[in-house]
Parts: sequence; C-alpha cells; structure tokens
Amino acid sequence: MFSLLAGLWRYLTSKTQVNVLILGLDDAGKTTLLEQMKGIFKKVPGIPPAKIPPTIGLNVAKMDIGGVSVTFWDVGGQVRLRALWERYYADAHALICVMDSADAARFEEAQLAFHAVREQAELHALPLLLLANKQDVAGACSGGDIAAQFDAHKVMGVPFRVHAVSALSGEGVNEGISWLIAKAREKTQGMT
Ligand SMILES: Nc1nc2c(ncn2[C@@H]2O[C@H](COP(=O)(O)OP(=O)(O)O)[C@@H](O)[C@H]2O)c(=O)[nH]1
Ligand SMILES: [Mg+2]
Repeated sequence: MFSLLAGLWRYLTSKTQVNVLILGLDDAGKTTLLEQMKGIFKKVPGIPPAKIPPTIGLNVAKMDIGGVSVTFWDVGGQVRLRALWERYYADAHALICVMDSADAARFEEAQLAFHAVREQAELHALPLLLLANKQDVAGACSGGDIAAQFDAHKVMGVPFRVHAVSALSGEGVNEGISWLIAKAREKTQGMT
C-alpha cells in the first residue's frame, strides 16, 4: 500500500522533462541566449556577454520553465563541430535555431544549415523555434523578413514560429522560449 501511494505521489509530483537542442551557426548568439535564459528563468546571472568564449563542444543548462524541467544543449556551431549535433538529435524534444539577423553575408549559409537540420528524420516532428537574433543591432533584418528569406512557409506539420529577439538585451526571449516549452510539453504528454 505504501509503495503504491509513494508511486502515486511520485507520479503526481514528477515534472515533465524536456530536452531542447539549440542549433545555429557559430556567432549567431546561442551561448549568449543560454546565459540570458539563466537570468530570466533561474534568476541567477549568467556569464556576462563580454566574457563568453566561443563554444568548443557543449554547454548544458537546466532550468524550470512554466513547471517543466528543461535541459538546454548548446552545441558548438563551427563547421567541424556540426557532426556532433547528430548525437543529440535522438533525445531532443524541441529545437531552437538561432540566427544573426544583422549578418546578411551569412544568411544563405544559415538558411542551408536550417534546412539541413529540418531534413534530419529524427528532428522532423519536433516543435521548432527560429530565433531572429540581434534585433538590437541597427539594420537587423526583421522577424518577418527572416521568415520570408528562410522559406518558413515550407515548414509544415510541426509547431513552428519565427521570433525576433535580442539574446543580448533579453528582449523577446521569454515569450519565444515559453511558447516552445509549452509546445514541447504538449508533445511529450501526447496532447498533440
Ligand atoms: N548586439 C548583439 N550581439 C549579440 C547578440 N547575441 C549575441 N551577440 C554577440 O555575438 C557574438 C557571438 O555570440 P555567442 O553567444 O558566442 O554565439 P554562438 O557562437 O552562437 O554561441 C558575441 O560577441 C555576442 O556578444 C544580440 O542579441 N545582440
Ligand atoms: Mg557558443
């Protein structure tokens, strides 16, 4: 009887666990986003932006968002590290693609990487958030323009949103991430 009740208690109090993979080219702002999220959702200051080194390998951060226990994986973006991304595909429940909206010279490269990720079989069904980052930079491309450039209308069959943010100032981050986690939660609970 006790073990039954203990099991029920564990079931009722256990949190949904969600793994979120953060992808994007090097310099897009992935690690800055991760550190910003620590400040927003954990209420602990992340590493100051000026002190964030280029990511070699992987940064992991765990935090509670809207009652969901979320683990973020920020995988290094350099070309030679992109092979590592695949190792995390199988365990991911949601995806964030970060892109630099102010670096028009790399839009094409960013777009190719985005669609390459979309074509991975393991990732096909995952809720997806494309973050048009660096909106604080003068001349940055708007979220709407990024969506058009990235042929966002071709992303079908999964919850998908393009969200304009500044990882540096935190503008838009809470809204975008909260939307993604809600979608990932529905998915892991079989509600979609
Ligand atoms: N102005 C501005 N700079 C940003 C923003 N996000 C990241 N950066 C800068 O872009 C550079 C690369 O950021 P980082 O987070 O290391 O990119 P990562 O390689 O994708 O992890 C750093 O100099 C950051 O300070 C942003 O929203 N606005
Ligand atoms: Mg990084």
